Amino acid sequence: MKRALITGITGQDGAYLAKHLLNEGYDVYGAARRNSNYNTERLQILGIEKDIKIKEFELLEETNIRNVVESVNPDEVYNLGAQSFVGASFDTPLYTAEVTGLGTLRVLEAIRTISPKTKFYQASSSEMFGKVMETPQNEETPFYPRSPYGVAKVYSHFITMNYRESYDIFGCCGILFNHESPLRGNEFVTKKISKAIARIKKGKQDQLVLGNLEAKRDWGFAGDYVEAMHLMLQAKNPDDYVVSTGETHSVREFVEVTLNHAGINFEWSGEGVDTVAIDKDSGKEIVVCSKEFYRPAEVDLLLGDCSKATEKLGWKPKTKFESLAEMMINYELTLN
Ligand code: NAP
Ligand code: G4F
Repeated sequence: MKRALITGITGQDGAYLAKHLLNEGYDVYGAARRNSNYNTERLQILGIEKDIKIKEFELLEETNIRNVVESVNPDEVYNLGAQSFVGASFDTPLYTAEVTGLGTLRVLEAIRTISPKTKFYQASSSEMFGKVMETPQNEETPFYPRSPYGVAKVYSHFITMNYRESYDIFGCCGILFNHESPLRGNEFVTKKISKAIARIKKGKQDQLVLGNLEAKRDWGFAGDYVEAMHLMLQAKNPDDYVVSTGETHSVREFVEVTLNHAGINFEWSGEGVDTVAIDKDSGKEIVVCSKEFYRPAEVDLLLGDCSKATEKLGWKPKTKFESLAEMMINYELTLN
């Protein structure tokens, strides 16, 4: 039985990956921060909480990381732990660099010195492409990050490559484009939209306040993307791969599809930060924009080319944009 250690087990991807690895017959250890309690809500929702062995883990604590790697002695480490919210990284750039950047180095150093045969997956991000140098983006596209988070991820990406080239560590970077699900964190735009629109539909909330509606993302389903993470570590040689759907849609389109699925008749009015969506039945402004949610520097367009992952790993996205938005709003509508 293979042993996997997942950092960030309590996050969206950690939960889906843990479920996938359990289905593949793995012994799964979850590395999690303990506050007063472990945040195991997502593992509970997927019905796998009791199947995961939780290890207390903090990406800022080198000794703690070394102890966890030594005691688990994993065949595979998936490093998903990070301060992953781009917006927050502008307010906490040093903390983000420590956790999302140097945290990766701490894990790699533990592997290099304690268990160098352990395979390592790094959660790289399309946010590294930032102000994109070409479209679509692939593994050869140069990086131009636009946020402290993106810069920290570029550091983690290159330090993983460096440990592969310097010390023969089996390290792979998955350059994943945005991926969403009903388990997405509440602050990310797709979850914020689906949650708020469900609440507006039920009469529990009046308005949804958003930032830049024109940003475009290549949005896929997290459940599909964790399969690619696992496949990377099963390949003969370590390498880096883009994981994406090959479609791009704006935040505005995500709002439109979600309102349509919720059965709300609406029309847009205004431009830029003055844009509003009006409920045609009630005449109320149900979506408005505010500068509060604009970022100091924006990533305007992301569109990935995952042909390398398809050719070398046999991975393809299964869930299209419309189905993803439908899955998310349906989930929210069924909640109380
Ligand atoms: P997420 O839901 O925000 O999960 C992040 C995880 O990291 C949580 O389990 C969190 O624990 C943990 N964490 C945060 N700070 C930590 C620390 N100091 N020490 C230990 N653990 C810490 O993120 P996600 O969407 O699942 O993404 C997983 C990874 O993929 C992240 O590295 C993210 O940057 C990257 N990524 C995500 C996407 C995407 O679209 N989802 C795309 C590309 C790359 P708590 O529960 O205790 O907060
Ligand atoms: O959902 P978001 O916060 O995701 P973002 O910034 O693209 O980052 C996510 O994807 C990355 C992969 O490219 C990951 F690495 C990262 O960890 C994270 O998972 O924002 C998406 C877009 C942005 O352009 C943002 O400006 O939506 C725009 N937006 C407009 N209004 C908003 C809002 N974003 C948020 N979070 N909240 C708003 O009200």
